[in-house]
Amino acid sequence: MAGEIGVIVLFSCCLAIAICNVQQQYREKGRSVAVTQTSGMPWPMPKQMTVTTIQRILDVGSFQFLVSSSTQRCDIIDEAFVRYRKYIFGNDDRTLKFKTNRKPRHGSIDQEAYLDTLQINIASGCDGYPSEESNEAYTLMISQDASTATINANEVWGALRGLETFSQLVYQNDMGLAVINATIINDAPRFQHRGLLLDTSRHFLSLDILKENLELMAQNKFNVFHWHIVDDQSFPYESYYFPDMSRKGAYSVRHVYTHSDVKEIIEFARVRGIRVIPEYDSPGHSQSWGLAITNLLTKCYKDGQLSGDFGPIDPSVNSTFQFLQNFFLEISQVFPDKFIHLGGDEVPFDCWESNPDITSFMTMMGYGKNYALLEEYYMQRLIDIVQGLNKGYMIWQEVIDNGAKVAPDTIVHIWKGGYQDELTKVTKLGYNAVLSAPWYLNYISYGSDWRNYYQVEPLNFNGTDAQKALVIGGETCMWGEYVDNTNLIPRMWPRAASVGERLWSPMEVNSADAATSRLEEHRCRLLKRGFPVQPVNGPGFCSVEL
Ligand code: CP6
Repeated sequence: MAGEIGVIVLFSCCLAIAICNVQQQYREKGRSVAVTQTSGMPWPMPKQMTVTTIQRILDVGSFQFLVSSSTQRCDIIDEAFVRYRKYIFGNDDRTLKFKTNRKPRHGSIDQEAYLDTLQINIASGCDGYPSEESNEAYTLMISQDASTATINANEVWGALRGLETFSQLVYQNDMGLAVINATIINDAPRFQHRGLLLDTSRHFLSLDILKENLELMAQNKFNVFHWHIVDDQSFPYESYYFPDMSRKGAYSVRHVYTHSDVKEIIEFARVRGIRVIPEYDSPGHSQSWGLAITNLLTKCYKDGQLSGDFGPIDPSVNSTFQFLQNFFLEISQVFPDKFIHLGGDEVPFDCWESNPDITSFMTMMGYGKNYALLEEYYMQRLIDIVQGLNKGYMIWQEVIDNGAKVAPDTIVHIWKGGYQDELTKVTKLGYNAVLSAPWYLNYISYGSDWRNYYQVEPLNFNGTDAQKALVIGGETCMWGEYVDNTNLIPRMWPRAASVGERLWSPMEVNSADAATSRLEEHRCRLLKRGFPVQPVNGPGFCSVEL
């Protein structure tokens, strides 16, 4: 095939000679050298990709997107076409500045150089809510001798991922034209659960920022928004059954997610193939709940007297579980996802220890001084409630560390140091595992820290194949103590992109050196699309700056 510089199959490090040159230069000079932009390389790397040097031009005026599926309408894809037309061709002066590439009239030899259409074929229907069983696989074909490119997917979720990839392959050539190289891609995620945690309790995050982050998640092929919505410091969730919880527990009336706000976020995420898993962390981390629900939290004692402080939720009284039954009934109806995160982390025992009513309850239950058993009792009753509501659930690792036995299909969320041993332990017990420990983006430091996140291999722990199959994915976390609307997006992106590639791409795509120039291009692309994403590779520039 004339013009083809080589078949690039599977994640080979050097995707084009030009990229190798750039990296060479970067390494050799060993000082502040701008990493120049590559062109049209996708992030995260697809499972299989063959790229040629044959370019086809996209005409801003006549390029069309088409979709066919087994359902009559395909609103999700129609909406996506509007977004991706903007990302491909630009929508204002600050972002893309492609010349309007007028396609020549019939009869011109240049006619053949154009790509006129992207046709998306979806085998099944186009509606529904993404789930832990969604199929996100797709193939993408941009042929050197056809004016129509094709995406084939079994489900609409794969079509969305393919559309993102297609949009990333388009770049501006030397003449300022929007071009795409003839390419064949066969892609599917390595891990099903590719999540990102935001904490809206320590600082409130506006709907606009939450949506901006969801949009960036979609552009990095994340599919789970773990919404750590409430915690000790504030309760911004507006409850239907217990409206006092946000009235008394939110920072102010303006720091609240109303019923319609929550619906809006769930819908915004859904049409991007992103699930929303809410976390209502208890029995610890729930101080703000107690402002509205009396007798929910344990009253702490000091020297035999009530101290006025409160501890974790009180498992010794029945009213606690009546409340939880009603509260989680609501949560199970508001959030369509199969899973709810029940927390269970960092439960302090000192307040429980100080309280005489808890002590007599412990005696009655035969727990002695073992407060881990009280925690297990609480979690088990909460889990029974949530199972009765026909939901699955995730919990933080401490629940298992403290020896609690929970239902076999529990997802255990690993966040502490020593995570490799923890993965061995949790999967040996037969639980599903989600890994977060190495991906705490709230930790910041000087330098290219994305390389450390990138080089983590989630399955690098002692265990059988069956154990490794229980690792369903990971989540990157941005805890909110030092993050609000002013800095969330640049602090998160593109650092989170390195976790996105680790969770999506094949295990062998693991060289941070090989990824550097591609991440640099990706960061510039996000910037060009209008997102304030920070530099991560030291000195350099983007062709379009924010
Ligand atoms: N809040 C809750 C937190 C953290 C956890 N749970 C946390 C712990 C350590 C660090 C960052 C966050 N702020 N509810 C642990 C899962 Cl470094």
